[in-house]
Amino acid sequence: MKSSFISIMGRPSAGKSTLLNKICGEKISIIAPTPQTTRNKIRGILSEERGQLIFIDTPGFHLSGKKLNLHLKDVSISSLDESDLFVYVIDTTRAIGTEEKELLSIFTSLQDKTVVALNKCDISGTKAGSYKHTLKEILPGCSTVEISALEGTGIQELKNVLFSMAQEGEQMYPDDFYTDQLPEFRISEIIREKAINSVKEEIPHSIYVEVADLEISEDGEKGWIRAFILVERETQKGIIVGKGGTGIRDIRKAAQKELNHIFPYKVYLDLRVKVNHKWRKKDHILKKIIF
Ligand SMILES: Nc1nc2c(ncn2[C@@H]2O[C@H](COP(=O)(O)OP(=O)(O)OP(=O)(O)O)[C@@H](O)[C@H]2O)c(=O)[nH]1
Ligand SMILES: [Mg+2]
Repeated sequence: MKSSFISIMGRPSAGKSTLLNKICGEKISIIAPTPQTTRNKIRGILSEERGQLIFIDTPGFHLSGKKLNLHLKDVSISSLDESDLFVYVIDTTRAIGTEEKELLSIFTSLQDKTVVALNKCDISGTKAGSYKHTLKEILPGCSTVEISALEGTGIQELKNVLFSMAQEGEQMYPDDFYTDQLPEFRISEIIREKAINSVKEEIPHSIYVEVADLEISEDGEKGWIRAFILVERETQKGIIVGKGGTGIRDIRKAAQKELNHIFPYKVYLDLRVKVNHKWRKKDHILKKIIF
């Protein structure tokens, strides 16, 4: 049996979380068009007859001096020591830039453990050709697969390459286990996804979610969740709440619908918005939400 830990790394918005979900065939990690969506290491488990691959989705590798971004970079870098193999995801619609150069240099010493996934190949006019040329020069020892994480192209080939590279080992999780996220964390992520996708510009970065209560009825049929969306300013609260409360109503509905798919009990979600001024500068908050 094959068994390996595989980190999915790359720049913000490269499509890492979309890829994790596509590989595992489940919605595990949240997705948004804005960068810096993933803030933690999120495990997704793929079990097949040939073995089990444990994927670790990571925050986008981003060079910035801001406190939140430094925490995210630490999380991303820490996965380098915790993995047997790597999928290095490149967004082929974007030019190379400083962050990609840094990533290319990180993976030069990990070539025998790394597969490069040239992502977004469903889009026409990408820079995939130019990346292939660069990869031949800088990472000649890496396998390269062209994929569309969105549409699923190349995913089977990527899985095959990873299984062929994976080591022999014991199965780590039961067959039907596809993530090890705790319910409270999963709930907060789903709410955050719906909230992020309802706003623009700086606001997605100013959001975090706290689950205050999760109570399940004795017969396991009903689950009451009380949660808060936290933002940095009153004006942002107003935008999330929306005219006549329509914004928060839509977020609540979308989150509740998805939670009902995931959990075996009927979910009753009570969702409110609060302000925690400049939380992105507060170490104790960053420590609580980024780990
Ligand atoms: N067209 C196209 N869009 C994609 C593809 N993969 C991801 N996307 C889009 O790219 C955006 C970012 O996707 P994510 O999966 O959240 O990217 P990420 O790398 O996890 O981003 P961070 O967590 O912020 O680092 C979303 O709007 C996705 O729908 C792809 O193969 N093709
Ligand atoms: Mg992500």
